[in-house]
Amino acid sequence: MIKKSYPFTSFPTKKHLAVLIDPDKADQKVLFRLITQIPTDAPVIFLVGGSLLSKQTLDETVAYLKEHSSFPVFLFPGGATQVSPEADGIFLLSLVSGRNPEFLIGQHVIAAPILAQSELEIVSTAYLLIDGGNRTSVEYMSNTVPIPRDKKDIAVATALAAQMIGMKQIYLEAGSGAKAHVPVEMIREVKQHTQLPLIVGGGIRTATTAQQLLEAGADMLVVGTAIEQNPAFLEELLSCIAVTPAV
Ligand code: 1GP
Repeated sequence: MIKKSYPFTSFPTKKHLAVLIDPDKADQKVLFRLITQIPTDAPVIFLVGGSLLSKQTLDETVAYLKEHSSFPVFLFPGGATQVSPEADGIFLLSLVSGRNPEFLIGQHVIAAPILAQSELEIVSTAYLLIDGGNRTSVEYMSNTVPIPRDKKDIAVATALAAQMIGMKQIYLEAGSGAKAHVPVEMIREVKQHTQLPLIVGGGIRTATTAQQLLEAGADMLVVGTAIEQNPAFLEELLSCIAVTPAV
């Protein structure tokens, strides 16, 4: 299987869409429909994983995506058990908005020996959970407190600290199925004060929102739930990505 590189290894020159695949929900029929819907030259990656996986279908899902599409497939792990060597790489998420050592470093120690033996591209990711207006799985499972929506200064300081530590990208996460996406103003501030690729996800349901978040400075949007519920939304998202310059 040919390994694909992460598009943001050097600084992003193009906005990207990450389609989040929950292996518990996406069977081969769903995956096939998704893959065939995306033009082969679209700036898309697949992210595979979730806070809690109940079926043992991670490897199968990754293998199917690798075999039937040419888009990079990256792991988006809820914990150390979600490592699949067939993927192209992994977002090594450190939940820097929280104070739970298990998700800052503990799970990473457990996974590191396995990752070292794999050919996965490791992308060190500062993961910031922002209050999305409801309690999401990531908040509950990680046992951490999200950054309040009106605390832009805390989000900026946290992102800056992660950049200084040496992390390679920043991910502002409202949580899958969040009522409210990450506030536009918070994205703008974090983008202004940091020099890393900026990923934004959680609760993105309309093209208008997607456009606003891209214009505020998101380099990559992550969308799962809204595409699961309405596959046609994918085309709208791709149009937004296509018309927004990277700057
Ligand atoms: C979750 O940000 C992603 O980690 C996607 O969220 O499912 O709400 O699109 P949604």
